[in-house]
Amino acid sequence: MPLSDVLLRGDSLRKLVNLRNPHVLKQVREFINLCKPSKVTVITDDPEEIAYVRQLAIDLGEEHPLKMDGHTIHFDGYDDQARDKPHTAVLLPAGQSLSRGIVSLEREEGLREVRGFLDGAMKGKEMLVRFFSLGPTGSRFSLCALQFTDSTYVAHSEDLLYRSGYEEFKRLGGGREFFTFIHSAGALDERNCSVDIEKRRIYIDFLDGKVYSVNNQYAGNSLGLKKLALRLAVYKANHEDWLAEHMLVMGVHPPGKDRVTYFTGAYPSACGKTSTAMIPGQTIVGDDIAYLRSDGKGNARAVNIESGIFGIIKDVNPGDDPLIYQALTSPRELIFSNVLIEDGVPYWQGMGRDPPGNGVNYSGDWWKGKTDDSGKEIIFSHSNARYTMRISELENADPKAHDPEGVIVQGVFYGGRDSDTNVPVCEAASWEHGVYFGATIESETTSATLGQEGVRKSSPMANMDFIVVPLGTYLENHLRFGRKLRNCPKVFATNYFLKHEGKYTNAIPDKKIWVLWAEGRVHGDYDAIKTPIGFLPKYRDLKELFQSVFDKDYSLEDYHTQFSVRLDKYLEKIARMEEIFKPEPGMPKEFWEILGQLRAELEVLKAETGKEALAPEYFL
Ligand code: SPV
Ligand code: MN
Repeated sequence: MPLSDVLLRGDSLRKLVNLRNPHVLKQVREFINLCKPSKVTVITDDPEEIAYVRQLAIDLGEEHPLKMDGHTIHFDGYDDQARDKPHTAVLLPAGQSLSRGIVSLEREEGLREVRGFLDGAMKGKEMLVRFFSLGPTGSRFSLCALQFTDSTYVAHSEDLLYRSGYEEFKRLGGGREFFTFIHSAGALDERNCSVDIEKRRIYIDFLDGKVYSVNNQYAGNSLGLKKLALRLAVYKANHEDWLAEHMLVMGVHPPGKDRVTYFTGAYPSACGKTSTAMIPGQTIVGDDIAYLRSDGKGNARAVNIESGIFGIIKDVNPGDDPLIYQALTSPRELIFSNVLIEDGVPYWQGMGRDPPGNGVNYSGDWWKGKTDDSGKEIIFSHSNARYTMRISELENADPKAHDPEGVIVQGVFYGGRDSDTNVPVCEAASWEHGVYFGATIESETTSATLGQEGVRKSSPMANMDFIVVPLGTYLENHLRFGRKLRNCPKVFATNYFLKHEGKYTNAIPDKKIWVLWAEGRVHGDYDAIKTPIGFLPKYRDLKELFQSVFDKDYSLEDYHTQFSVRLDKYLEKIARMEEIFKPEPGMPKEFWEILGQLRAELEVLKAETGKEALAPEYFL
């Protein structure tokens, strides 16, 4: 008798049968027989069943309760602290290829390998079968997601980060329109961390709407609904007519004006995405992944496909991120990962408090000065340590966060991490120019991806890792999307990381000013200076904003340091972009037209003035 017949009985079988979906039942059987768990539990939307998962995470020691009510700590293995790009591959039919940087594998070969690793991977463990909705329930934006995992941490995280979707599956009417995620943490050590890291694999089979993930725990690799689902959604969106983006969604509330304006924003990892969504005085819809569709009435609408935050905890402190800090230091259901724990209290880098000299962290028992096998000092809390919580727990949660119609998007931010080129905020001259802004995002690398830190990387729409269609196809889809809209959002490039003489030229909270200026531009409250790189703010408007919002004097000198158009640096960037995008087949002609025009204008200015940079007033 197949194992699925032995394990799938009683309550769990009844729940599956009630879905009246032969595809679900078939897949549950298939993956039980492949992964060979000792027990299978099917979880519906029932809060008691969801509470069972939360308790199981503690009973099995995958999470440990902390002093504060509702808080737990989870550790990923020492070498499992970020997305594993080299071992994340798109399975392609023979002969097909994708854009730069996307690892791909011949499909049959990849399936054989990963199914081999999953064979028997759940022996002695409990398989959880979960149903989620990617997006608000009852919404035309949303997609159904089926998750198999033997990690209670993964299942618990998904309860914080996504909407439960058992009832949504019933609405499929027996159809096959859902994504499937199969995950096993594989063999565990005494701390419940995955041990077979060299056999860590994350394989995306978009032809079949499935992702296989094995021998890992870090959420970016293991939680099917996060970046793994984003890849499947990017594929689907680009074969339809919508956008699946690595974007925040927020409501911007200008002080003293009775209105809210919704923005989306794409920023590569660790470039200020969550902290933009959490700017005091604004409301958050989502901080990581959005689906955008046209509403047929000329508007772009967006939903957050998540309902929680998996945020970088480093540098969250009462001064820079007061709302998040408050949430992290008060009772609520919250998972910390890879921070230092001492006496049931979490400590992280940049929290504004000195850490103790010892405790427990992602390396096990930790003491100041501890080194790893290669002699490298182990920092007390990992630079990519995270927190996981529900957005609804936050006082700044937007009232439309779960609206099945989404919110009308009137502005889009594209932000990078750039120490010497882009101004802090700049408005695109057109939707096409905005697509160019997004395509040319660059970011100096951080610890959220494995590999060297501090290298300048091109990251189109901050989505490059997930663009599982040719880049040209993806950018064309963006161009088409905006052209169809009557109320096309305005697009802004932001840069919070500009440096001058080795120091950041802006304080962290300054991003609020750029966001409020952009919001004002959407409503025609400010005029702006037209330059080759886009529209720049006028000094008097920024001065007024700094004064009214922060009671701070914004000097003309600061304005010049920040907003001068760096001719040489922009020309260098254009040369880098040309080099990077030249080998891409099928790039939209608009991209090359905008790049060519920008270069020509900057070269003329350079020849005319002989200057390295020009103050914004030059263009008045
Ligand atoms: C990011 O790094 O962009 C994240 C976290 O949102 S991860 O789940 O690792 O993708
Ligand atoms: Mn992200």
